Amino acid sequence: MDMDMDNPDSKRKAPRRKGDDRVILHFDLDCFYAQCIENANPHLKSVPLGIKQKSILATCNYVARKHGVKKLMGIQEAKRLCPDLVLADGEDLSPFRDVSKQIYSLLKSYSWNGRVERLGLDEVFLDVTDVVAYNLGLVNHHCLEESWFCLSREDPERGFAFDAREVKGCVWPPDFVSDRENEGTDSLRLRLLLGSHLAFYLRQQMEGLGYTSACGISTNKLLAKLAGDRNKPRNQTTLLSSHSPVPFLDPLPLRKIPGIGGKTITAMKSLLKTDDDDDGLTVHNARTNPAVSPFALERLLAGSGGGGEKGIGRKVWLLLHGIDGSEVKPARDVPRQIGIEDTYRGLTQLSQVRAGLVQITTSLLRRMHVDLLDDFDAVTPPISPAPTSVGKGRWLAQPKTLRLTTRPYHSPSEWDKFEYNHGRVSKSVALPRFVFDLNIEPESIAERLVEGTLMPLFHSLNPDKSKLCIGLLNVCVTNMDRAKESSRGGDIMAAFQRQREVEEIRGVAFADEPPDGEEKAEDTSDDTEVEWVEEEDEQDGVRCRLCGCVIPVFAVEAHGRWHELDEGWVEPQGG
Ligand code: DCP
Ligand code: MG
Ligand code: MG
Repeated sequence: MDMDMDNPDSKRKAPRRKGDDRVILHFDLDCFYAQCIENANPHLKSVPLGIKQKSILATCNYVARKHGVKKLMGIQEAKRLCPDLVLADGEDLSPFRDVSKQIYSLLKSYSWNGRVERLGLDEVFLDVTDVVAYNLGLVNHHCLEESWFCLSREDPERGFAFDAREVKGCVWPPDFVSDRENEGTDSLRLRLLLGSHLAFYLRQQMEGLGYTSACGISTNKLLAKLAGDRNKPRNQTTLLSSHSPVPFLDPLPLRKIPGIGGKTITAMKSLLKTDDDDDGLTVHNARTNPAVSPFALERLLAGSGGGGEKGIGRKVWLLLHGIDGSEVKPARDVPRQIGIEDTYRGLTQLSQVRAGLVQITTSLLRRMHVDLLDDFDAVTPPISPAPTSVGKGRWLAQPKTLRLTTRPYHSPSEWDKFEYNHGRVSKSVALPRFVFDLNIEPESIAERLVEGTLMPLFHSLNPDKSKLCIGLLNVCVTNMDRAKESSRGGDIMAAFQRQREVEEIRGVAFADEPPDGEEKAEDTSDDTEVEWVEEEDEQDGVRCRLCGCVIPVFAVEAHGRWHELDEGWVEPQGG
């Protein structure tokens, strides 16, 4: 292991680059909610459109952006800048989730290694190292302009023609000059070039479903995500820095670096003794300041001082240098858990709690239909609104446990005093079987579940009715029971494929952050201790004593959380 972190004297040593034998694509759909609404109402494509959640715009289309309207802007301000702005309601996330699943399924169908990871609703990472390596072997260096990209090892005719002389789309640095004569056949440039053509092809497939996107192509997740941000919308950028990504990262505001959050920035400002606003503080400022080292960052951010997890200093230090060894997580056919939550300004009446629970539970049931029924894709065209009727299909998995979590309301003036999870309490029970009855409307099931199960749970979590002031309700289903392959009538190859996916998931854990906009669920009942052993021969990771996996350094904290939390997908309700 690199011992930088433990030795303050070695602080200026350049960190070792890792993982640059990979080709990673990061897709981010353009103005996602707006595109969903536009596809359902094509006449809105040419007008400035804002998607409203409570008093702000969750997003707006690019016609509105030309008028200066921005994401997360207040409605009043947006209307002032663009009086013709058309507003559409974005409180119900179901249609966006459905499209998100369609896009994810499409991209997943092109993956060979199953490493396809969602981030929030509109972003997907793909590790295409294997597809690119295969195609590298097919490149005819004497006739690059008439190349063929093969999408299937079994069927050589499945693929597309492309010109391998040039990278597709934008490149960074823009003035990159390749020394093709000397680069050899297995050059980083050629692999990224192949990745760029695959990215373009996949973006075209998404456009076939009605959705434009931006894509970044690079050697790790961090760089791919940041590269894609360079040229938006409907474009792609390949980061061709074959030497160092530092010049690419240096001018960026620190807050743009995924994995460096508000707390880290505040702490960093104190270390740098700067009053720069968040936009003024760049990666360069932080990286080159003599006070910044892995050791100093660890002292600042980890343990009792910073409240961060062990290793955070080194992680941040490596991110500043563009190094991110975290893996693209393998795709799952079903999530580990599904949860929906909403926040309130203090519910004081039981009738309000009941109404909140019915609303959340109805959304949760719809979500279960999307994520857990096997032919949901087939019954829902990509751009239609969410089905409000009864679901169809067979259950791929049925959760066995229902969990309710509540938290008291804290006014904004108190936020500094409390951790996000402060005051959360949870209780779990067996999930009643009637929720899987596809002949009953989700609304009716929700009413029954709230009355018979969730309200009693609520009472046992909050026995003192006189002090009721609820700030958060979260309903979650977990403990998935997978359907037996034979009873699902799937063909034998599909069964093997699913089994392989399951084994991959069991064998390897790559959790880092929960996806954007998705909260990690707190499990107050089970605190698993995770111990990490650093092994001399494990250059790129540490071995977890619980499951024996070697985990990349970046994923260590997250892997711990994964054991602790039985990682899953919990999404906040709209707004
Ligand atoms: N979203 C939200 N609240 C946030 C951030 C995002 O509701 N704080 C929603 C609205 C967006 C969607 O998530 O449509 C995707 O987020 P992006 O940041 O990718 O924004 P867009 O896709 O809308 O725009 P862009 O073209 O910049 O990617
Ligand atoms: Mg987007
Ligand atoms: Mg996004």
